Amino acid sequence: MIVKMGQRELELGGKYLGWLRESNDLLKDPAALHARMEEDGYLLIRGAQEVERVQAARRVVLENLDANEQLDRASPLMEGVAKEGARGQFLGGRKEITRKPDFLALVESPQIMGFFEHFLGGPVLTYDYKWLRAIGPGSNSGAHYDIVYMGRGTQNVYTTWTPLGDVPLDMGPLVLLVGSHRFERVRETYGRMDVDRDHVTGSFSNDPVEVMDRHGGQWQTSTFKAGDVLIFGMFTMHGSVNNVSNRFRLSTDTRYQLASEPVDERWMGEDPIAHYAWTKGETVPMEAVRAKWGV
Ligand SMILES: O=C(O)CCC(=O)C(=O)O
Repeated sequence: MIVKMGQRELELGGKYLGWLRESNDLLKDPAALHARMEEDGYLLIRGAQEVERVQAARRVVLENLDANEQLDRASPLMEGVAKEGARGQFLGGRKEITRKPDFLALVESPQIMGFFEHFLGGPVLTYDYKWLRAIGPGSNSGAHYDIVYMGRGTQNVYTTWTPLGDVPLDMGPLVLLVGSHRFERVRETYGRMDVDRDHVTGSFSNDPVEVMDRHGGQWQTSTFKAGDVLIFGMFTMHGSVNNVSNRFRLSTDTRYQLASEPVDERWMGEDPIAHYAWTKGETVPMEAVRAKWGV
């Protein structure tokens, strides 16, 4: 089977694109989870969240898209079929959605907070800002490390990518470059960027083949069911497969860390500051800084 990431066609099961592995068998053993995170740079946990909570959060997002006339209402609301010509939207920080009780009940559920307490071995917090994406037909996300967007606190902060509904391959699931957390030179250069301080574009590349040929690792993805989560560290490069369906691919990515460690204040509080300088004014293209670093 061929899937696309940006302009590239990749054969699933070929050299450039494989399958993520599940870590449900390690759930009772935090040391084993850490060893797996160390080895792979991610944990794929099936059924980590209750399906009802996922569906309730999905409904909140779709009701908003519907109120903004983004949905084709010839299909049921919960199908999330995009209206002809509707574009994807980044809905991160949109409090009318992300502060709704049904949304918060998912991303701050006892299941996910409990997982991180068990994994990190103490009281944890989650950033108040919630990233939320409605990836439209034809779109995908470019390859990046999260550290460039949220690196002002501890580096032991974890992203949890939660699909808001089933995400088969044609809806554009997340894809990780497995091994990228060990790319020393990329960590030392790109991984030290801060998009607000350095006025750089953010994504490392839109070409998955170029990154792999140059640095190694392997891109890996999966199909997802409502309730599954993908957890990874700040230096795991990721992007997404193109959404080639006629539906919005809805997902949220939220952050968790030990409450005792320093936090990136841009993402905390009733009205998080969020990105205050990124893409404002002159912005250096990532290709230019990569050429300078030779990565
Ligand atoms: O959902 C996506 O396409 C991108 C998500 C992402 O960048 C993240 O989880 O950090």
